[in-house]
Amino acid sequence: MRAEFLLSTLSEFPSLKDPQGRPLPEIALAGRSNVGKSSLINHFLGQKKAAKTSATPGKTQLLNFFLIDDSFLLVDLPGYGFAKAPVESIEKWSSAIDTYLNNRPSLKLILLLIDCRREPKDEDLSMIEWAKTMQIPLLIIFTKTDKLKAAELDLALKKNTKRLGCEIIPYSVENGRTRDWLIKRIRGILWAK
Ligand SMILES: Nc1nc2c(ncn2[C@@H]2O[C@H](COP(=O)(O)OP(=O)(O)OP(=O)(O)O)[C@@H](O)[C@H]2O)c(=O)[nH]1
Ligand SMILES: [Mg+2]
Repeated sequence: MRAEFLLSTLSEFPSLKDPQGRPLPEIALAGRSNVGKSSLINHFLGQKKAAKTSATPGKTQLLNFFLIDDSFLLVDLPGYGFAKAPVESIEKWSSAIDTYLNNRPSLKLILLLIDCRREPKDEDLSMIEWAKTMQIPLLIIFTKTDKLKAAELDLALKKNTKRLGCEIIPYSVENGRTRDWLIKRIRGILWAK
């Protein structure tokens, strides 16, 4: 997959069109800080440093736009629930994310990342509700699955699929076993007839 970094911004969202003049479809990655959004983007794209990652939460502080294969956009959103950031920063990101989510007709899919070892938090549940209300497809990705034993992961997947009422795709950047599955699902949703 060929990725081109477009820009980091809080307010100037790019508008790219296909040869027929239609806006390119867009996928947003959302989730709590440190859940692995930027790592997943890098792994997914096969590029180590497309998106900046960090062991310290709060690394991604702007919306980062990537153009993939000249056919869709991928947006790395700043993580929510990062308590240590200054209040003004948190307000700035949250309002940028709100503006983005509520003014983006080209947004065709949300990937909501949740650490497979943690319970989904209120912000995660709000995102799921919001996507339902807006009728935007949402896939949940359980990240860092290499940190759980197979049986534990199975249990977490079963329990949460039922509870959240959404499809959950497990993912680990350590083994990448489900990368092709994720690509297939994304293509199916973006170009559904
Ligand atoms: N073991 C393991 N560690 C992971 C995985 N994915 C991410 N990590 C680690 O989790 C930490 C946070 O990853 P990031 O990708 O920076 O997280 P983020 O969600 O972009 O964080 P913010 O930008 O703060 O919102 C880093 O130390 C990563 O190396 C995974 O699949 N397995
Ligand atoms: Mg990040």
